[in-house]
Amino acid sequence: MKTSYCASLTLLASLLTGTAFFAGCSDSGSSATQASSQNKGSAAERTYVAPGEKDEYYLFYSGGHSGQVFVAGLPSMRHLITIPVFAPSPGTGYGFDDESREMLGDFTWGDVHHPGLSKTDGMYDGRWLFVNDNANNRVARIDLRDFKTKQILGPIPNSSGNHGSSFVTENSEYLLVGTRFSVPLPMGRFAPVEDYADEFNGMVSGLKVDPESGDLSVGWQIITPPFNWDLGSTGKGPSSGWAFWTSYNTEMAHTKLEANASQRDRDYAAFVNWRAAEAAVKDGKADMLDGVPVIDPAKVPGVLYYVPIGKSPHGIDVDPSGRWIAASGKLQPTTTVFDFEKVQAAIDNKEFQAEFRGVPVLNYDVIVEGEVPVGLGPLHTQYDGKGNAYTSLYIESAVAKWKLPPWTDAEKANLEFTVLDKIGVHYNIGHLVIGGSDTRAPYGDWLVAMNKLSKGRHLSVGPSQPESSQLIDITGRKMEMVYESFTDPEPHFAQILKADMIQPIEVYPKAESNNPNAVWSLSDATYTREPGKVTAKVAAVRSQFGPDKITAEVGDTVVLHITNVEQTTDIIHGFAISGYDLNVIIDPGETKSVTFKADKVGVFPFYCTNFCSALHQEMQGYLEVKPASVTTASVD
Ligand code: RUQ
Ligand code: CUA
Repeated sequence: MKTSYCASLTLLASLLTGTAFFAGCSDSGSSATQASSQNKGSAAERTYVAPGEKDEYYLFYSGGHSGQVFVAGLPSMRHLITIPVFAPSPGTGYGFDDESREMLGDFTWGDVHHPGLSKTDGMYDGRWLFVNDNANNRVARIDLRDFKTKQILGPIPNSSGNHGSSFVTENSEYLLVGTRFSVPLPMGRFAPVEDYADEFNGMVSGLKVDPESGDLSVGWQIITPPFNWDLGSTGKGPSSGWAFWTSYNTEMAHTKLEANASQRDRDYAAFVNWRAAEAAVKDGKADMLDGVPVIDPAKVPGVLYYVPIGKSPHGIDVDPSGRWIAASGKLQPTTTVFDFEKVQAAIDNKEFQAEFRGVPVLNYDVIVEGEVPVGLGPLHTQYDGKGNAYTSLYIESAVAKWKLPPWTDAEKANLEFTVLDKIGVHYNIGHLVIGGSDTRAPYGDWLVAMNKLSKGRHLSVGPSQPESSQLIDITGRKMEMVYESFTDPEPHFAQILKADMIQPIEVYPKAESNNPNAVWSLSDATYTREPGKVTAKVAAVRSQFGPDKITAEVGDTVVLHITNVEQTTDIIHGFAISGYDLNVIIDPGETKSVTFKADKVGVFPFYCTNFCSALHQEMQGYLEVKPASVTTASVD
């Protein structure tokens, strides 16, 4: 049965696209997976960015369990930089200086899934990129002025498994977060896993974004049954003020989820009126739990509704108009389209089919617009702003292009007519991204397929295979594959931003420096020792450090404030101490501090790690650590 379905899909897709089609069910590595030669020239032209020229778009990939964010250019797909977020990075010195070390706290990694760009009036405003950490319940803010991580918030209270974020509201009022896992609350309380359904809870959180600084703080939370909240998105237009999450475990299974969380034909999605939640908190309708106002949705009607979605759904995506919401069930070959206007009417008319723990379940039949037969294993949907939707098909290893409502009567009678095109990807796609899909006006020209498996479509690199991303031109009636690239593990989702939206700085202007420990010339560099502590204000300038000898006694705390005095693009200095496991990187005009214990006697060379000048190799000095002198009482 499976084979014949795949075979017929293959045939159908071949007919539709006029090209060879590679479903996940075939494991083809044949030459037919290469672009046909007549397409190669035109594809190369569309993706070629000549030396000295620049890409039109930024592609911000989540780095998955690398804990980082990858930045590439589009359409070249060239990797530009990796922005360290949740894990140290010696290449940028992140996680070595005092400030970034404090942000990371005791964690050494994170699991970044969903980057979200800040928005104003439902459009990207180029200010910040937010990312989630599925592993340790955190979110982070990257400033697009300098592409640096400025804040890590978390662990978020009362939460376990921050997979369902970062979803940014229309005017960046909130980052909305749903928990993947559920645990007994308050955190740290024990209850046996067997009591999962009664003792465990999930949470939806509104993290407030300061409109000036972008600073994140925990605003409020809504306590939920232990449903395993999955992907989400935020509303706009008619659905303004709302947010949506799927869940894959309405069964509330706590063991063998693969089977036990796949029992029901439909799981409940959460439709959250976040403006109502905000108002309820203001009206004192929340109870404090671990310092956060927590709303019980059974006691505050109107903040939460459940919506049945088949079957074990994953992605849920709001279209640019804000009216259509597409949700895909991993275990059924359709994407369900809801009409938010009907959702609103159903709420007004109390068209509920059931209630779960005091929360109404909306009547599926009155809010659904249709179930579009997109194909096998549908996950996520993106929009081109021209009335089309694109759904990733994990099992089929393909992207389906289909037409959004309003549909003609003929289309309504047979929704297969709304499926316009299908293209094979290699292999097993997870997310896909179209620039601006979550805004009012998508760019609608490129689609990037983020595939989970690359299966040797590259020079062999041994068993640790890279991830594959494929670039698809969606400007024509038919989708066209034009390029592919490979990355470290592992992009989940991405955001695309038009490059001319932002003008990042390339040096930190000296005039803006308000660091009291900055020194701007070798003659201002200082070095002092009091008992137990050495403090140095170090100037780094092509091609020397001042001072270039720092003397401590064993046991001293050493505090170095290092200023890169350069005001020239790309003149970056490093400061590494041999044998002290330490490498600080200082960008032009930046001052970084590092504190460590001089716990080994000896002479330890320090040197600049970033090639900065013809005499870069000469940019070095010595840390002398003397044995303790008998007279120094305070050495500990
Ligand atoms: S998930 S492959 Cu972590 Cu975004 Cu859908
Ligand atoms: Cu400074 Cu190399």
